[in-house]
Amino acid sequence: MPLPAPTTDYAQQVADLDEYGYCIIAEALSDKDARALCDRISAQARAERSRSLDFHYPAEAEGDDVNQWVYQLINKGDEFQQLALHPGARALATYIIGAEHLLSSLDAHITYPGNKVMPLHADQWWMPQPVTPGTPHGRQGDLTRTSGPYGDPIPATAPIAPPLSANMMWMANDFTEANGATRMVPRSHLSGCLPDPSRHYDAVTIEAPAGSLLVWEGRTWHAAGINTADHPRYGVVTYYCAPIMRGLANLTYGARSEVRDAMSPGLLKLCGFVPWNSYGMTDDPDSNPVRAGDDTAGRFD
Ligand SMILES: O=C(O)CCC(=O)C(=O)O
Repeated sequence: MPLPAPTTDYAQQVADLDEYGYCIIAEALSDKDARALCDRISAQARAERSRSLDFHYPAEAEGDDVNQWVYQLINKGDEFQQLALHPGARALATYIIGAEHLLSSLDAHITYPGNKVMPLHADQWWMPQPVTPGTPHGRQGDLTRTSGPYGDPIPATAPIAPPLSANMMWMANDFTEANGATRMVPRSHLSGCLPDPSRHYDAVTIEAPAGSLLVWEGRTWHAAGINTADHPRYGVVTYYCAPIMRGLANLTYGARSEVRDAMSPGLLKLCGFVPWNSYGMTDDPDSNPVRAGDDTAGRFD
């Protein structure tokens, strides 16, 4: 099978996910919507920089303060919320994780010329390894981003863990090799291990036009590329996780109150305001949505 290319065919998208660990939805946004998204990210990023509210994720590459993350887009406009709710994205989150899934984070990642290389990683680095019955098991709470296990991006011969997260990159302008398009290691999702930071691995650069949506599952090795162009690369990352998990962003605490109050039932559920089999409740396991702590019973004497 040739490597995944942008496609509108759902059957091809899931076949690519199964085989390579990623796929590309073609024309997920119209040209007009992609342009509007690009303008919006750029305006928000500029405003955050001018107020010294901008973020540069240092774990990405030591000393790299070039790329900018615009975090918690849930609070920053309906156009961003609509990306998280997009039916094509949700269909693939459902395929990877299941019908019940949560938004884990919603952020923009802007790669600027002069950035440094982001190390390859898998988003679910926190997943304990399956073990043979009777042998010692890893402890999830002891895992760190550098716990490994490291290895080669080839299919494992022993059981591996399933994907518990799905990540998606909305391309607001054209993603090219030159402007730091996301890089993927095909089939690494079947390896059951993580990329060794001290080794080189071959990765493919996902070049696709503005409006495309790159989708990968939590086990696939990937990273942003180096921007050697004369313009930024604008992307929005919609990250989903299994309903039992803690999200990357704390959306229930972090959503601004006016944003939370305006959320549709579907968005409230996606952001974790509705318990899943009692998990995530604040008092009533069946509440929909949950009541804030101040609205629940406190101590009575
Ligand atoms: O910005 C990119 O191209 C990759 C982002 C990424 O690695 C991530 O969100 O885990």
